[in-house]
Amino acid sequence: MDRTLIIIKPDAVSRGLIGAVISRFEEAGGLKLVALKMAVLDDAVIKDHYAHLTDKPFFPGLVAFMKSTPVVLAVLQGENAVDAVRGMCGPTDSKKAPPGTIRGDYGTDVQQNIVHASDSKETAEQEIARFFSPAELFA
Ligand code: IDP
Ligand code: MG
Repeated sequence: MDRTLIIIKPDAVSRGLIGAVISRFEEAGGLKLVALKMAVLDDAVIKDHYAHLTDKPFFPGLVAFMKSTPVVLAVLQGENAVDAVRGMCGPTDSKKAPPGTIRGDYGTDVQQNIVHASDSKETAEQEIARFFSPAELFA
């Protein structure tokens, strides 16, 4: 069993798509929500979370976007959860994401792409620990 972190981003929150996104994951066979909460992310946590992007010209805009509304943070558990969830999200650029993927169906562009999902088991462990205490995770 793997665990992976998702963040339902401000574009989805402001457009009333929280339920739609969670339903996609809940309806996928074998994925279970084991943690869930809302939070407003601050600059420091966004910088940690997107440490691989701090040098990019779009980084200031990404920070402004990610803190523009509360986000929904969740942990999904299931067999091969990291890859399964990334596959359901689709590629980063919503315009290139195929229909049937969450980003393809709901996303706007390369920044406003509805959902974050961890990209490896190691990243998932770090990301889950960044946003959830052990007591907030359910078996
Ligand atoms: P991922 O979310 O598919 O893993 P990353 O390359 O890790 O993609 O980028 C993290 C987030 O940064 C993206 O989901 C998107 O919101 C934003 N982002 C990535 N590339 C660009 C870009 O070229 N312009 C604006 N925002 C971007
Ligand atoms: Mg990424």
